[in-house]
Amino acid sequence: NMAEEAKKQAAYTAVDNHVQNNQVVGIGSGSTIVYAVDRLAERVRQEKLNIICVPTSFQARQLILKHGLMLSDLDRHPELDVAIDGADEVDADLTLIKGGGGCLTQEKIVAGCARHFVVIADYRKDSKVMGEQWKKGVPIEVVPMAHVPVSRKIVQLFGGEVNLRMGVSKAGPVVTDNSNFILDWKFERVHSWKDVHQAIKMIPGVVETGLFVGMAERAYFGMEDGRVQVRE
Ligand code: DER
Repeated sequence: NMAEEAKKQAAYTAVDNHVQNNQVVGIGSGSTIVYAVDRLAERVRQEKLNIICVPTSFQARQLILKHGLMLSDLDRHPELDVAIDGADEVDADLTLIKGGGGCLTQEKIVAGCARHFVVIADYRKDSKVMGEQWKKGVPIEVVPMAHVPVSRKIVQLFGGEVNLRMGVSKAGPVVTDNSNFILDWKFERVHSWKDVHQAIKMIPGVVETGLFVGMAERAYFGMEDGRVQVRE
């Protein structure tokens, strides 16, 4: 369908523009990155590239292994050439909401270790203002024993509503790859996302927020008509 084709176009364009031989590449999580790994594996085979991949989740690790790509980690490769990842929403400042798939913590760590961090997404993520299209709020990873006080503090500070993310095919709360819970904060208005991120990050028990401020260098959006729009 149109959105899947748009994801594929964005993913292929980003891989073709940013991946060269002898590079260490951070592999994001979610559904759009699947197309990027397909393209990466195709190029590695066709061009006999030497590429090392660092995953951002169990899901990304499975993708790397499934395609027979070279798997590594931050112990061996603490500096990456480029990290490629999806986003739930991208605003005019290239601030991202990430974590729809619950992998935001390792994604942010890997993105922070990369010289270049590029985002791939379909047109539904391309917003001017945060919240225009993405209605599930900002994901926040928390230590399980703190989820209630953290939820209360966020509402006290910034209003809105905070929900503990519950499993669909698993009874009880979603548990992340780091054995933590995820809160989804549905904000009511536009904020200074840098200030919000910093304030929430300081609450005891918060591991990471899904606000990626000033991290993405470029975003590739697959459009409805098959074209790819680039923002930076
Ligand atoms: O959960 C995440 O951070 C994912 O990267 C998400 O932001 C994008 O997932 P999608 O490519 O399936 O939309």
